[in-house]
Amino acid sequence: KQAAKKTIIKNKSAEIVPAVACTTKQMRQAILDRLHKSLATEESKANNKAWWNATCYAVNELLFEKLTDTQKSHSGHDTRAVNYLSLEFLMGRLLSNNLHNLELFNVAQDALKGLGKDLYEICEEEPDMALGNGGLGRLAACFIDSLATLGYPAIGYGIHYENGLFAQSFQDGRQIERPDTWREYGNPWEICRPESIQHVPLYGYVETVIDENGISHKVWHAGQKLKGVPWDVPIVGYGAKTVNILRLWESRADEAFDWDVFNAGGYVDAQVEKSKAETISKVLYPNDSTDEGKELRLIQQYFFCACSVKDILRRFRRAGNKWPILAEKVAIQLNDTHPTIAIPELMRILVDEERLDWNFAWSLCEKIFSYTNHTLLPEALEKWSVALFEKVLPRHLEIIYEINRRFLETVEQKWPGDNDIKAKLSIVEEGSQRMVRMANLCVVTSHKVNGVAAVHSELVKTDLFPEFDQLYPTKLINVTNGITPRRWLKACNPALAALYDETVGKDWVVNLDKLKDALPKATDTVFQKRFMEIKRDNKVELVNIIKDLTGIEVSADAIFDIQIKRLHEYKRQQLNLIHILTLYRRLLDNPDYDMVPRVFLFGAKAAPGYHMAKQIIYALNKVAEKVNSDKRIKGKLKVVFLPNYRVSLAEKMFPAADISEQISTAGLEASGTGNMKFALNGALTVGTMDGANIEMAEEIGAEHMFIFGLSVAEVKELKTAGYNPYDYYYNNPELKAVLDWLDTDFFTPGQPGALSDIKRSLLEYGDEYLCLADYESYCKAHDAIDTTYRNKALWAEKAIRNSAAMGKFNSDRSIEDYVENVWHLKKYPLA
Ligand code: Z57
Repeated sequence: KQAAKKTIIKNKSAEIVPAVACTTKQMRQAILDRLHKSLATEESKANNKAWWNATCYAVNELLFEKLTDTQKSHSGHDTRAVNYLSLEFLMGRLLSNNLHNLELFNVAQDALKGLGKDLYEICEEEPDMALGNGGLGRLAACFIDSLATLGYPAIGYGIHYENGLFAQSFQDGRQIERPDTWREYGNPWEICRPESIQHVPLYGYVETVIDENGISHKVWHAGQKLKGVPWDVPIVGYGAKTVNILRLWESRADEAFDWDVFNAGGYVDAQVEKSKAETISKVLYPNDSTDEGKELRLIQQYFFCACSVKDILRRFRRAGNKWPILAEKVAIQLNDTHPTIAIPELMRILVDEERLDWNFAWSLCEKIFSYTNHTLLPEALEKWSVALFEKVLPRHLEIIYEINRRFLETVEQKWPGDNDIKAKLSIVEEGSQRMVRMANLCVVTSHKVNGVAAVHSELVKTDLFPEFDQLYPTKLINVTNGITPRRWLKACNPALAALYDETVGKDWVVNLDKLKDALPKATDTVFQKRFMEIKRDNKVELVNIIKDLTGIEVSADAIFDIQIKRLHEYKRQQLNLIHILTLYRRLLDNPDYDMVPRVFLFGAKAAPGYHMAKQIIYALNKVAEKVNSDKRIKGKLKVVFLPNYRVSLAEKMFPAADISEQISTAGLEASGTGNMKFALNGALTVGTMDGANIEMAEEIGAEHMFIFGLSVAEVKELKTAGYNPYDYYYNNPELKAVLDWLDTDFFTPGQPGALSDIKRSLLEYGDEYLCLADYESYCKAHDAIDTTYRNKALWAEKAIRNSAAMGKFNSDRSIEDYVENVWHLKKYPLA
């Protein structure tokens, strides 16, 4: 609780023209009114949760008017809009963010202070809206913030999961998953819109019908029907000139469907079937970058795509528009392949229901859809079995076959008689289990396909889809990811934000390039001192949080070295682990080993079914136990794994970091976005030349980062030549010693071998992610970190250079790239 308290940052000029007119007095009255009139409680009885609710309702009163104004403006101008389809929106908390974007944070802070309450403490009451796994879901959240800030008409479409990403705790060092219950006591930010309910068919069979003109068409007779109930979350742009919506679909049983007849068993069985319908939107699949291939997941995808496509067409028809201009009004962005089924669904509606000519319908789809690829990992590329498709979506399978038949004709024209290329590019993969390749369907249909950082987009062209790039030379493009500076600097690091306000002016919030104006100050000792005092204060706050959450005591004088991201072998938390063991061993060998005290911090959830990821969590926790209680090393080393890493915890960690760990095997992290958040908040990166790290090095200067390891080209060379991890193991005694240590019971007394899985994966199983190849170079980078940190002025200079160079990586720039190269939207900000 104490940790939540932040110094009130007074900003004289903040009093000029907030986005929404509201004085401190009015805000205080509005909060009291909501407490009394909406929550039926009074000051003396209200707990912090009630105050939080009352404050949210007060904010809503200011926000809803902007929302309806935006909607009136958009429908009045019959605007072209982008529809951002994503199975994940990792929103985090909204109160602080909404207040900042309304420019009312200080007003609310003062108002609550007058009521004896601390706004930071009140904000802590809000459960995270954790409707996503990691980078992909958080990117969607940053993008809708930027779209609203820039004044573009945009709707985010997703699923209203009852349970978002699981809550994580540790039991004897092992990850335990519990359901996330973000809506248990209601959510003030969402508005139910029963007037916009949609109906979704499933299963059944396809009939060929001959119409009165003798023309045949297909009719899909559903075996079951779902109802989609939309919940709208307002998305406030910075300055509140646009309030867009995030529309999330909840599944219900459809009472229009005759359940009793469908289920001959009668009343009880029909009720059971109905409750099955309600399970569709129950839970978010907790896999990041792996495809599970479950029937329920396919139904989730179809349910939300069908609702969204129908909703898009409803708005289009309501404006009185006719089909030829559909692609002028509608852009649909597919966030990964998860919403691909929207393509055959739109074809089905246009061809089967609207009876449009196939070629015409297809020409519309080609203009409407575009697709973002987020990974090259083969295990993440979605494939659905033809058999499953046939059962759940029989008509969509037929449509996919027809799309594929026509596509293979164009392949034949380009490469006559080449069956190998046909087999490679075909949307349907042949074999004992025939599969539908969703990425191929996306690339064939979309007018633009983008990767998420320069190196990744090149690899999409050269390695993943080389033939598609030859077939469609302008289709594959790059849009480098970005992050919203509203949440990831202004809201989460108010002291640094205030320093920038003072140094470069307040405009940086909507023009992050402005931070460059602080570069000349990178060598100014007064500025350095202020910058590093802020860092130190943020570290002290995190020290308190660490103590609260884990009981572990760490010193704010140590280097805070942080790796926070999903647990995945390609992200190489295990490389970080073996480096920690290396330092620990050096300290045990020589208790006077000269090193700057270091705190290694981790936050990561493992997919519940990912064995090795869970082993790595267990190992880190066991090593932490041992290290943290070892008196011999004189507190020079601490290891802390914070449980339940999520957006709201991230907001406290980025501002307190000295070192950002971005250590994926080169070529495997498509972009990364945490890397940008760290640097923006003044951390130095230890990282490989991978993903957006490469572009960060271009902006910052690689000499101000700790770059190590093999490059993409060197990784390819080594793999082609034949990689043998034992070469490194036998050639580096320090490496051999730490790996052998994992086979003992030193970290797991009485249980030798409990950590051996990790050693085996790095040796016997071939070390797929080349940890051992990069180990020596990684250790040297860490030695350089130690040396550099001893030079306070040099470190401060580099920290400032990192932060001030992040202009390119704001998500407003990403969105402008999409608008220019993919969506072609116009801005409609409110006056
Ligand atoms: C996910 O979070 C990402 C890729 C995926 O294929 C899936 Br599934 C989930 C991540 C990438 O791993 C990051 O490198 C990238 O920054 C992020 O998506 C946003 O593009």
